[in-house]
Amino acid sequence: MKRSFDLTSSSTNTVTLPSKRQASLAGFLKPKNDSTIRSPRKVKSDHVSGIGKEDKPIILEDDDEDEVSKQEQEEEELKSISIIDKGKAKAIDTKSTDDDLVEPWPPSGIDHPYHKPPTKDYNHPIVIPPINDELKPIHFNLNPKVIYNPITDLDLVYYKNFIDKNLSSKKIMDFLLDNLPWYRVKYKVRGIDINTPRFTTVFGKDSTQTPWSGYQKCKPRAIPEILERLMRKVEQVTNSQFNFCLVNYYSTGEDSISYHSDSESFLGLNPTIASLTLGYSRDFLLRHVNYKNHPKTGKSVNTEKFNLEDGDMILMKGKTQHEWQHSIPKRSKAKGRINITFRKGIVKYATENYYNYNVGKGNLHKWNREKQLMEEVDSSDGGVKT
Ligand SMILES: O=C(O)CCC(=O)C(=O)O
Repeated sequence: MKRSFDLTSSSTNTVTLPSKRQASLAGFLKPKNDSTIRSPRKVKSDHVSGIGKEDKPIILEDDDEDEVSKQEQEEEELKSISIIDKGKAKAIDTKSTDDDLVEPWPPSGIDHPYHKPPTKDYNHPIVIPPINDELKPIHFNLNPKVIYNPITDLDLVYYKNFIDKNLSSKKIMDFLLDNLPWYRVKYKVRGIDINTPRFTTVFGKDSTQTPWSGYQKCKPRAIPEILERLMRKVEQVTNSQFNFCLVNYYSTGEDSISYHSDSESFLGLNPTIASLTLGYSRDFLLRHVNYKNHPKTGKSVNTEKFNLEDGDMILMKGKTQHEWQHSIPKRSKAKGRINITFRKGIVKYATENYYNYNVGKGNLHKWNREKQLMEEVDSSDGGVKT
């Protein structure tokens, strides 16, 4: 018997997969083809574009030694895959709020990687207000789509409209823009000046027992309540745990992030990273590290494009960070977008690194709602120490 699957990231026509389970996990969702995707070209600085060819369906050979019926086989597969996939399969009520978050948090008696800061506003350089009634409750939609390719190791879960775009996303975006301290970090790499082409900020601390006051190179900041509640909801629905929250603000289409992997050793092996979008949609590209010639197939691997919209969440897991790079390329017409990522840092250096590259040594910026722009504020309080 032959079955046809749409694997998301290979130009191979016929493949033999290690197991049927893996085969049928693949192709739950194929991102739309990008007619604007161009031929391969060298990547320079932050001006990055997609590379790829048309996706082709992959024909999988079923080995007939197995007598199990298709339905039984699918049930078996669902048992052995994650809770998320089971949730999708049952298609239960997809609406949710943050009202069902369990107290206390982090849960007592469990070794959670986020250790409570001494105070809720610990090391905040400006007042970040607690969540207000207008933001309550936060409305979510839980519609996970599994995107798994056992050949290229792309391992994602895509939640469209995770933060409800009609009920919650705009209020949260406005709150974060108005109240977070923002930075435009500058640093040197081998003598070359780098200007980060977006606004950034970071909260949280690694999972080591180092006390909050025990950092020489930075002053880790408590995760503000609104971000903490988002993080807790993401933990609940993805069955993951986090201790860092990084936030990017792309003010125009000129702001971007170039191809990179978040495969830093301070996140451990196969890190799970949840990435949320608020505001204007942006293209999110994923390119295999060996896109020209995949070692398993000897063929090129298509670049994947997702148009991440207001409220969407993409969970990157498994080997994705080791085998793939991702980017937000410049787009001339784009407007303001916030990206929030939740991660788990496991060594002290995670804290030093994240504050160095997302807070840095410069002055902070505050959003001027009237003028609709960021303004530099004369204070580097709380930044990375020299
Ligand atoms: O803005 C995004 O969606 C991606 C952000 C990202 O790649 C990062 O912060 O490492």
